[in-house]
Amino acid sequence: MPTLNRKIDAPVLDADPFDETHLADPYPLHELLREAGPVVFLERYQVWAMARHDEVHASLTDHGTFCSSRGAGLSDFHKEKPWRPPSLLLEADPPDHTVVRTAMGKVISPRTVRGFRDTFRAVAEDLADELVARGGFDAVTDLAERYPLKVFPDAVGLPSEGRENLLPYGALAFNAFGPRNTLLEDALAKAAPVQEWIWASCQRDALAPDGLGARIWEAADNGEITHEQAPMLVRSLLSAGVDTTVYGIANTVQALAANPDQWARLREKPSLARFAFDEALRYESPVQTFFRTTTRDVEVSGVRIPEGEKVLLFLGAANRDPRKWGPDADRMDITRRAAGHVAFGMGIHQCVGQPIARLEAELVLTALAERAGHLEPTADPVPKLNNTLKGWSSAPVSVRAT
Ligand code: OVM
Repeated sequence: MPTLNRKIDAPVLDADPFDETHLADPYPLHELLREAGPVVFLERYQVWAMARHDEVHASLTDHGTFCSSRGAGLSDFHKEKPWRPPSLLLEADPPDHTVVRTAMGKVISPRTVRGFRDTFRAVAEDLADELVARGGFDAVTDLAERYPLKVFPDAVGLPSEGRENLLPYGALAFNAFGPRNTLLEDALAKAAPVQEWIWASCQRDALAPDGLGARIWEAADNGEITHEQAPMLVRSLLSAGVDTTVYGIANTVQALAANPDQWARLREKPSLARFAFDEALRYESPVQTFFRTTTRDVEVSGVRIPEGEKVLLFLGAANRDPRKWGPDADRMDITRRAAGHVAFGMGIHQCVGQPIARLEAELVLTALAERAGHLEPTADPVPKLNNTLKGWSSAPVSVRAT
């Protein structure tokens, strides 16, 4: 380990952010990290970390210094072979990144996403009708895992057979940003058939002719990207587009049920749905962390970080930093101005799929708010452990029609 002769002018901490206690409830550690200093050093993984909003935001927007091409996880692609060929979007820097990002931005254009609205709304309304009539449901398994898993794969144009592979693949991809702990080892042990189905589903002949997947292949026909890049970009949709929205919707509904005053506000004014989602993303960010790698010696808030170092950015902690959000940072308030949160990232890598995520959340929350009077937890939610994602495996609620 290169600790010898290393001069570290930052607090050195022995906490493991990827242990089960911190993954289940990261907030006490977040406060400790923010209070320890603007930059800290995590002894166990020999990485630097930032948990305050200012420094996280500044690092995300300085992609020249904090690069992505050496991986957005703990593993440094200069030193270790990646578990899969690197993403052309997430794990790339300019100028390579710019070309594919531009093409992907055109595929997920405002016009395309507007075209999804009517079908997405119909599915949301049918599901909300069913769940409210039932009188109670699980916000994770009955709502958040059902809605995106219907509308998003349809929008991509995936075959209906094998869709059960999508959630395990996402769980694997997000665990793979962390250390090789049991979460990652267990996910890798089951990975082969899942990866095979995913890759087959990225090929042109597997995709419906009118979906997002087909539009990516058309971008290759048009010369915007190459035909070798096309299936890799479909893979990005399948990696980043499923678990994130499942966690995001589940976290939002769970947080609203647990905060009856906030649920009452949304019910009175369902048009607040998009604001409620943004605040929920701030309050309980589905993607908690990403890494970057330094491309040069850099000084951050008085701390010198050498070249070639991994830096762990705590998005979820930045989103609750009282320096940015005030003394009520830990409170959910759907009327707060949550803009400026980094739950979708910031800078050139900011989530390219966010219009789709926002549309899904808006429609499912609106449908629920228009139909459900009271919404309350009937038991404590059960944490779902993942090296990157924060959420629940179960969140039972009771519901009554308005
Ligand atoms: C990708 C990707 C992008 C964002 C998140 C992510 C698994 C993956 O391009 O594959 O998480």
